[in-house]
Amino acid sequence: MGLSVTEKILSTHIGDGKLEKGETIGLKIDQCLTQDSTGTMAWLEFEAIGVPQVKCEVAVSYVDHTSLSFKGESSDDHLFLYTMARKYGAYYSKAGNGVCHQVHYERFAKPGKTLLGSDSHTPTSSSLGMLAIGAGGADVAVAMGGGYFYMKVPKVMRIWLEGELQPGVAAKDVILEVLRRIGVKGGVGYILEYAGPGVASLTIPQRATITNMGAETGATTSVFPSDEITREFLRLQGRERDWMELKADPDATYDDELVINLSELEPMVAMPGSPDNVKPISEVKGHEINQVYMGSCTNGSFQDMGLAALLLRGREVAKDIEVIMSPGSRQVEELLLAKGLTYNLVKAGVRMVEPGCHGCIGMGYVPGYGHYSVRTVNRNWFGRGGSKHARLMLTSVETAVASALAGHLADPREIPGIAEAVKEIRELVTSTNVMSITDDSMIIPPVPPADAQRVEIKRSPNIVPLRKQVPPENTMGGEVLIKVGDNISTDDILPAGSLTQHLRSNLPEISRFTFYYIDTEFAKRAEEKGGGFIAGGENYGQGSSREHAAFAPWQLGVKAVFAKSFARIHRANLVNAGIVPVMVDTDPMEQGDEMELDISTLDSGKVRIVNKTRGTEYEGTTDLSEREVAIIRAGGLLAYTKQLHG
Ligand code: MIC
Ligand code: SF4
Repeated sequence: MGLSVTEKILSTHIGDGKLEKGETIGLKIDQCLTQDSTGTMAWLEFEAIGVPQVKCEVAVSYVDHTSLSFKGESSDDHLFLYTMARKYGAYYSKAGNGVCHQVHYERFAKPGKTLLGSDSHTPTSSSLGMLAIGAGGADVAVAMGGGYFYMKVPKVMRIWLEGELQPGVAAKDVILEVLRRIGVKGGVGYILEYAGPGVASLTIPQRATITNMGAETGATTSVFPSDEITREFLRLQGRERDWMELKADPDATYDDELVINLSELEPMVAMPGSPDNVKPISEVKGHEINQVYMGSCTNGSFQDMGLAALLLRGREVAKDIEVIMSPGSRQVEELLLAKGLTYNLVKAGVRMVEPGCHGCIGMGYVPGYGHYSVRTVNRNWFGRGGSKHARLMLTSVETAVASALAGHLADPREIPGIAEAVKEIRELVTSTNVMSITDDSMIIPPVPPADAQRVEIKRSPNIVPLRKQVPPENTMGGEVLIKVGDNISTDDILPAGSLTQHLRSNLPEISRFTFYYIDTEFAKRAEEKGGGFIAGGENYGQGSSREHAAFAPWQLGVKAVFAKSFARIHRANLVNAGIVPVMVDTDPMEQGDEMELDISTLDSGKVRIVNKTRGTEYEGTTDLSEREVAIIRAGGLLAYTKQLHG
């Protein structure tokens, strides 16, 4: 029987277990990626494991989330990460070099390989036909140390693309259409594999937009085949030797299928609140806006930023809004400069910012109370972007430019000259003399292991080692400290932005912000009560890979989370933190209920919960693999890994 792209990569990387649906497998990891906001923890964890050098083929430590160093602590983090990279054999991408995912697919991604990254948008690199998966820092630390990455064999959903995008309709609209159809939970347990005649019409940056935001469906990753377009992209990056062809066999079988006719799509907008709150532009055009923000790992490529510059040539953005652009990488920034395109942008009234994450996670450019911001980013929950009162709308760069010009949400198909501009940028991205601008001067290569011995790790007092993980008792008692609804994101559990970003290496301090936007008293209450339980709804912990959303509650003494279902990465992070993820109907529980959880039967997949306040009992499901049970019993992944290595 023929194999899909997914199966081909999985079968060449299986290290432990059987490649059968639903089985847990250990996957060999070729490349690892960390970034500054999850990376300090990941590297502290790597250090705790005690391996002398990184063992995977390539490990890259990026600085992008805190690159503007609003607080000195972030500069401390950067120096720590730099010295760790030198000591342990990783590449280090300096602040200003760009967003990890954009830089990674430009400079490191390789067809046929696996990549594990401590950021949920790691799948961006799957645009080149690799399996790039987002995970928590502890899992990445283990993979950097040469350990396998454990996951359940996912189902594969084929997304069959037909036709061709019309001018003004973008790759972003493809993924918004996927989100409109399957929602923010529709990809859970799946890898989304793209195929069909429409694939050949999409460039690598367009594919990268699609695989990037596949993360918002909850999918493990999304993958494109590696074809001639991939080869040409790698050639222009000076890396043709990294290419190999990788296509699904014609008789490959899939668990599910979605068909999208690219020719029939129209521009879309994810309206405030959730990435799947998608409406066609025809329904929402004319809506008021206050800000336009272009960039991020979703739409920060030269194809996107350059197109914006071509569309804004000789035009001016509307007077009553602000327009910001942050290119995805320095390569993109240099290309804009080299082609004279930055001038168009600045002249049109766009505020140019250095490459980085910035506004996407509320590190600057935070919209005001009730303000509407049109953004080319991938997330728009309330609280994302630095304020729970802001209203974020997700669009393509084309729709962002149309709206910037009009001063309200507008249809990009109506911009005069759009077809010519789309054609011009496509020619530019595929022309050798433009795209051959590569510049790795801000990527510091690893030092030879012999010299690495002498590197001294620089640690500021803000870099606080994790407290010891200890095995749990079989009977756990405590109150339901908070009860929340469905689709609670990691941004709800632990907000990002300038509020907390400098505290990513300081768990005791950052834990004070747990559930901050939902209930400012949560941390205090948890501490006073000596810990307890959290009750959630469906898809608890969707979104980012930040382990802090699990480790901060752990720091406050949370022992288990009761929820109807969990998002993949967060569930794994809870286990790694030694918190038991229990699936149970939480409707009958209320905040303040006194609970008792018995985990002596963890191996059976069932646990007993007693609600002492209501005098009732519930049976919870844990669905943990044997290894996960052992991790919980050890007190968390670090304690477990230490046990394994004596
Ligand atoms: C995000 O987009 O939410 C982040 C910030 O990049 C996170 C990682 C983090 O919390 O640092 C992610 O996507 O994993
Ligand atoms: Fe950075 Fe935003 Fe991408 Fe996260 S989603 S990596 S914050 S640009």
